Amino acid sequence: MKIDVVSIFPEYLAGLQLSLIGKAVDQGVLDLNVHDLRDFTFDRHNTVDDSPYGGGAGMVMKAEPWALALEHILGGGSLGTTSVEQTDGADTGDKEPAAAGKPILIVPSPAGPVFNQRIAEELSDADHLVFACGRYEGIDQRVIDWSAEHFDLRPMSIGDYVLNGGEVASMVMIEAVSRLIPGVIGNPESLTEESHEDGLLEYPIYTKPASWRDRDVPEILLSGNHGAIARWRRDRRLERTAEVRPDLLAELNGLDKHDRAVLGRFESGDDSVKE
Ligand code: 6GU
Repeated sequence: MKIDVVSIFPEYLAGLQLSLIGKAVDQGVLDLNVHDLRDFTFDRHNTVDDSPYGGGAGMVMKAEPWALALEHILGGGSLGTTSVEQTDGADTGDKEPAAAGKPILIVPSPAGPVFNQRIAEELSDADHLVFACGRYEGIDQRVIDWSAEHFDLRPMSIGDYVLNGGEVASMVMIEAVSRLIPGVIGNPESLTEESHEDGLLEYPIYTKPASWRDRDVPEILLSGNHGAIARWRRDRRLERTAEVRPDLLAELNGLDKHDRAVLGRFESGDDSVKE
């Protein structure tokens, strides 16, 4: 997968060099490039913002640098690019970008629909993602509208709070998406029993020692009875979800009688649980 990020703070994205994402970049599984928006300005001060028409607080990002940066990415060039890690020409696979549809342009914004695991899964199938990290009050709407002609445009929020810019939000989304790409996570099985994977939060986990400061690991986990352990874990997931995130219960499918009995203990979740 190819990922381009445009930002006035490309250094922000340096964290993506670390850990599993960085390794995927090294191995050529991910082709990640960060572009400095100021490289697409031509005045002495590399101006990227100006005051809003109609008045109001703050500044607005100018259309032209964004258009040039995005056109540059569409052209597949490398001006203003910091390869997060050199890919030393590694082959990223046999997908032809030309055969794919429009690249997906994600514009992080608190005004977008909220990103979640379903969207991460959907995006992990894409050939090319582009993240446009706005700052200040946002980007001139005309270049957003223009971009929809060339990209599959996806404004996206990461939650109901306000950040100073799209960089951290982009990193959140890049991490959530890339770890779903085959080859990025060493043990793909660890993807299947996670919170949000099937709509339930994950069960509590323990490691040695079996007794720690007078606290014992639940007996059943030491029993070697795999069926009983699986049931216990599912019960804990149901309980935890009902307690902490009752809003998730409404979305659940495929609950059996036992599941519903466990959830029955939580009055708040009761009404919303489907067959
Ligand atoms: Cl994606 N961007 C900004 N600036 N603030 C946010 C956000 C995104 N998601 C939640 N708050």
